[in-house]
Amino acid sequence: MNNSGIFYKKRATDEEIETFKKFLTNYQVGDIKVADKTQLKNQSNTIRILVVGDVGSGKSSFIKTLLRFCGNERESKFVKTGEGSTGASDTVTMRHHRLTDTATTNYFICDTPGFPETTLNQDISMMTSHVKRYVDGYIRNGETVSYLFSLTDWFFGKRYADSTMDAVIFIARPPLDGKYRMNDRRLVHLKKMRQELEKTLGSRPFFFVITATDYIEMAKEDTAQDILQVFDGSIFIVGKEEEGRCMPSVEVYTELMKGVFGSIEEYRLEHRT
Ligand SMILES: Nc1nc2c(ncn2[C@@H]2O[C@H](COP(=O)(O)OP(=O)(O)OP(=O)(O)O)[C@@H](O)[C@H]2O)c(=O)[nH]1
Ligand SMILES: [Mg+2]
Repeated sequence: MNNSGIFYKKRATDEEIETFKKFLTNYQVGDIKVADKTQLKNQSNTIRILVVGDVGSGKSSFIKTLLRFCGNERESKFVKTGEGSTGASDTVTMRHHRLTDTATTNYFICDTPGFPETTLNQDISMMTSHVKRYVDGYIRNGETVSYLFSLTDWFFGKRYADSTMDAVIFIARPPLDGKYRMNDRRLVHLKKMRQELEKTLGSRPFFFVITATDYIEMAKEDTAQDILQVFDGSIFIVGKEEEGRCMPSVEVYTELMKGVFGSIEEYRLEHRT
């Protein structure tokens, strides 16, 4: 994916939003990658996309903006975002949001509480196990989530067909400190997190997204370049609209969602669930 538009400054126009909305309303699973839809091993018309990330990374803000760009202002208003970092997650329950404002489509973006801050390897693999738990349908819409939950209890849990996830988006903030210098500890943490998630998820569609790109623009040129390079192949977005700074771009959001849908289609050519 090309990152030339990452320091985007314009506010989204109504036309751009209308175009994205139209795409979503007309979209059917298979449209992007599949010539003959009977080839799909999983022909469900429902898509659930899981959004995970560390506490306060910007998951809810990304979802709020995405829903607005999908033309679903009403649902967007529902999404609560954080006021600042208190260490605890502002989102405490699993929440499925339908992308479109009518029930003619079944595409959902699913918000989760943030992972508690950690740098321990052991904790990272613990968090990725929780992601697997989400993907496999152990956590239902509206359910309160605790990452303190012991994973051994997992095996006594129940899987729900209406709660499995088709793709995973990990949302990360750029690894910068208060002065917009590289924060090496955060950098290492994110690299490990990405590696560990790739390992856990296998062929399941997985997208590593750096949000709050407006912070990268505040960093020195070489620091900014380092981040763009380390996370090459990731998607860079902005979750919050703030006049005068980089703004969320409908084009980037559309490209991301088309990428997600396309990967899900490819996955469904090979997998039944
Ligand atoms: N500058 C800037 N701030 C952002 C951006 N996205 C989110 N924020 C801010 O970051 C803080 C946390 O955002 P949330 O969207 O609540 O983060 P979250 O990942 O949902 O947090 P939890 O649910 O608590 O884990 C809020 O103060 C947001 O306004 C962004 O793109 N740019
Ligand atoms: Mg949140």
